[in-house]
Amino acid sequence: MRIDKEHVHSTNEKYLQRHRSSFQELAERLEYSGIDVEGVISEMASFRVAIPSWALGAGGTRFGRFSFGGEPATLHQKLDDVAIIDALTSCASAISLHIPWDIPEDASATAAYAASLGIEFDAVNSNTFQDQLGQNHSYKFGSLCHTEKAVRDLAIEHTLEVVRTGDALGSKSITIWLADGASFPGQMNFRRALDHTRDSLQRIYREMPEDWKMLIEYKPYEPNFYATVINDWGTSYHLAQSCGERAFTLVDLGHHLPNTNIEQIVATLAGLGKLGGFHFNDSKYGDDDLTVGSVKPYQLYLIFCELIEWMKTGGEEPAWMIDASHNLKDPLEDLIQSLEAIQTALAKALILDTATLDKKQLQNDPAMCQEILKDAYETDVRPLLREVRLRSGAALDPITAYRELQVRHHLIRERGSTTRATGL
Ligand SMILES: [Mn+2]
Repeated sequence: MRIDKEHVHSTNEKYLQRHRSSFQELAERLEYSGIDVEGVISEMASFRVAIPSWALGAGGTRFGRFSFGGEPATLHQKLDDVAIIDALTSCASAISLHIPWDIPEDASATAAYAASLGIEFDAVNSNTFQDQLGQNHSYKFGSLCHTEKAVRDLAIEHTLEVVRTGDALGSKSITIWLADGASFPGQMNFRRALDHTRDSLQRIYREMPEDWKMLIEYKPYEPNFYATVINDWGTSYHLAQSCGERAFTLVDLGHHLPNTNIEQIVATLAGLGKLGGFHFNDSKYGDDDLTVGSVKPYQLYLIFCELIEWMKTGGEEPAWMIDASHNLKDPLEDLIQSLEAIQTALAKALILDTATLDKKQLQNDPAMCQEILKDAYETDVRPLLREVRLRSGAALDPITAYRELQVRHHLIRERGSTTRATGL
C-alpha cells in the first residue's frame, strides 16, 4: 500500500479550518513573546527520525509474541511501511536495518527501491547477541570481549560484514550494542573483557570506510544481570576516544538505571564532542521499550533542551532513531505516537526562552529558571506540529488519518494475516 498526497489531503480537509484558527492563535502568542515562529517551523521541518526495521512487526517478549495481520515479511515491505509513516508524519524518511535480520538479496535493487520511496538508510546495527544457524563459534559467553580469539574474530568479521552491507545501501554509520557481560560475580575478568572489547572495536574502526562513523551504545544490565562490559556512558566514551574521531557514544533512553539524569549525560557528551546518536523510547523500570513520551514526557523535553542548546551553539546534530518494539499496539500506530512525542519535545525546546534562562542561571535564580522552563513545556504546541505537517503535505492528525485510510486493513488484504516480520 502506498499513501499519496491526495489521500492525505482528503483526510485533512475537514480539520483545516479549525487548525488555521488554532495555529494563528498560537503563532500570535509566540511572536508576541519574541519567538521566530517561521524559524521554529523550518527547524522542525528538517528534523528526521530513523525508524528501526525491527519495530515494524510485533515485538516479542521472553514470554510470548502476539502477532497481528499484515506484518512486513520482506525488506521491501518494511520500506513500504516506513514510507507510510513518512507520508503521514513527514519526519520519518529513514530506516535503520538490523543485520542479519534484514540482509538485502540484491543491495542495488533495494537501494533503488528505497530511493523511489524517498527513504534513506540510516545507521546499520550488528547482532552478536544471538548465534546464527550454522555458526561455528558461540556468543554465549560474549562476542567482542570473548576470552577466545576465534570468537572475537568471528564477531569482528560479522560487524565488518554489516558495514559492507550498509555501505552497499548508502548507509554511513554502524551502531554497536553488545550484550557482552556476566551474570555471576567472578565469571568474567573485568579488565580483560574491556581490553578485548577495545582491541576488537579498534580493529573494526580501522577497517571501516573513511566516511563512516561508529556509534557505541551502552547499557547497565540485561541480558546479563551482574555486569555488562559497556555498562555506562563513561565506558562508551572511553572506547570511542580510543578508536578515533569518527567513533561516538550513542545514548539509548532505556539503557539507564532508574532516575539517572540522562539530560546531564547528554550535555556532558555533547560538550565532549562525542554524542553521536540517540535512541528514543520510554520506560518505567528498565529497558521497557515503551512508546516515546508515554511515561516521562518532561524528561524528554529536558533532554531536548540540552540538545537544542548544543546545536544552537554549532554542535553537530546526532543521528536520531526510535528504538522500541511492541507487543500490544499496531506498531505503525505506535511509531506515529512516538514521532509525535519527539516532535512535541523538540517544539517545546525550540520555543524555550534560552536567553532569559541563561540570564537567570547567571543570577542564580532557580525559581525564575523553573518558570521559564515550565512556560515552554506547558505551551500546547500541537498546532505548530500540525502546521509543519500541513506544509509538507503530511497529515494534520497522523493517527486519525491512519485509521481513516484503513491502512492496517489494506496491509492485511495485501500481505495476509499470518505474515511475520523478521526480528525479535
Ligand atoms: Mn538502542
